[in-house]
Amino acid sequence: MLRIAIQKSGRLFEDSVGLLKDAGIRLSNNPHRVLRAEAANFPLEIIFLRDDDIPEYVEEGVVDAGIVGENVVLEKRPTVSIVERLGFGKCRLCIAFPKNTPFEGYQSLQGMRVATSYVRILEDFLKTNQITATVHEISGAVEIAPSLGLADAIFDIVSTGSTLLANGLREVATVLESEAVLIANPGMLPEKQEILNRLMFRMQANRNAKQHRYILLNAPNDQLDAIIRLLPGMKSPTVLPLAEPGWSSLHSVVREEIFWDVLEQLKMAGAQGILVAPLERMIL
Ligand code: PRT
Ligand code: ZN
Repeated sequence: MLRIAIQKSGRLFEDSVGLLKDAGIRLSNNPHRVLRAEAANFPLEIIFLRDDDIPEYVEEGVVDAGIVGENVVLEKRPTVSIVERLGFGKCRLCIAFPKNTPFEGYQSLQGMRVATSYVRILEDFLKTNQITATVHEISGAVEIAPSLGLADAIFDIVSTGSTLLANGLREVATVLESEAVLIANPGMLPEKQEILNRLMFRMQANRNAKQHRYILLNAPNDQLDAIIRLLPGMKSPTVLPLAEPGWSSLHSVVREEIFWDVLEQLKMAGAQGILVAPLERMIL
């Protein structure tokens, strides 16, 4: 049985549960009400914790793995391995100034009082840039520190930036980009590692599917070479003859981020009747 910790409630909860569900894992209890749940169809126990506690629980082996913001891992620096970046919970750790305080590069921070919950990351940043500033540790609502006269600037998590704006602050520098990560205890038993590998295989199949589209089209045979070059697919595309002589049907996959560009080029190369469909799972 593998034990995994996820956030009990908060910004990472829905996506973490969704990730397990998409991996075909059915939870036996209602995850909104319990502190632990066992999967009905996979050797997995889920423990619901505050995100701040997850790195330490994984480090100590109380749980084998966990899903937490990379920002928390980089601040707490537990001895754990980051085994997968999960693509949700995206945010950035930024320096923000009151809107009327001038910013002329990092040196503007010199001598300032900076409020943050991320003391270690901030101190490293200040050291790297040879800035002397006073760091004030605050555990929450960092954004109000400047207006209370407690600090001259802040260092905090930003996603849309609307909280900064509402507090009369503006983002002046991004120090770190973060997203949710899967962390694991590096010393876990081989049988647990085996279960984690199975879980990661499923997550990978889902992510690959999301990053690709299935594409189906008709092409005149004399254009097939050009079209195949545009659609290399996983190994190579499938080509089948159409009932109409001189024409073929071609099946392939295409990466989501280049999909629209490829579509235009396919049309120009003579492809017709192009169909595009989402994929459910994809194993490379
Ligand atoms: O109760 P628990 O301790 O588990 O939760 P928490 O309150 O400490 O954490 P939570 O749920 O707020 O965030 C969990 C993780 O989500 C963080 O560690 C980040 O990795 C990630 N994340 C993504 C964020 C944000 N986006 C975010 N916007 N964490 C916090 N915020 C804050 C931000 O600091 C600001 O105060 O949300 C506010 C709104 O942000 P804007 O920029 O959209 O206005
Ligand atoms: Zn927290």
